[in-house]
Amino acid sequence: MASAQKNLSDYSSQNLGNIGNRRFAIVVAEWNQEITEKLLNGAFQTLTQEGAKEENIFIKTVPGSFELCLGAQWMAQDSKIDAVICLGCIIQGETRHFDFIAQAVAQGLCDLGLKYNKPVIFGVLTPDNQQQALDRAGGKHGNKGDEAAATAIKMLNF
Ligand code: RBF
Repeated sequence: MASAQKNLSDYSSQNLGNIGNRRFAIVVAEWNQEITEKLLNGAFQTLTQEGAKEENIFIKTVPGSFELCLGAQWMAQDSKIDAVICLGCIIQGETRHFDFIAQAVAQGLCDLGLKYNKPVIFGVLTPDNQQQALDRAGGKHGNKGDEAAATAIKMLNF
């Protein structure tokens, strides 16, 4: 089972469900861009491979992960958007910013999903260092961008 390796990217044997004309927003943080662009590529590729039309995928950038909450809210409040996928990478530093940002984003995105009653996906890496981030952005632990997209599709087919 994929989750045994903490790698859900191998979802090919699973039936994610139909996409139809669903519209997806992807909100991606520019901070740690080397990582987040890999997450974005993975999410976009997964959505299109699973049948989403490119014109139904709306990509927006925000400066850092902290801004994902407001960016996601602006997308979620649009009734034409069915799911919002949020991508970021918060690397543990020497300051306590990590804890504040990670906690705020996790809570903020969770609240948004409940408020707008639609999937708001937490595709935010919280690694200790750059290597751990790379391992999860197309490396040995898969690509969490793929998994965020797959999660959105699964939730739409709840
Ligand atoms: N944003 C991230 O997405 N990932 C980070 O690792 C990250 N580290 C930060 C560290 C410090 C000390 C500060 C001040 C900001 C950091 N940010 C990070 C940016 C943050 O998400 C946000 O864009 C800014 O705090 C402005 O609201």
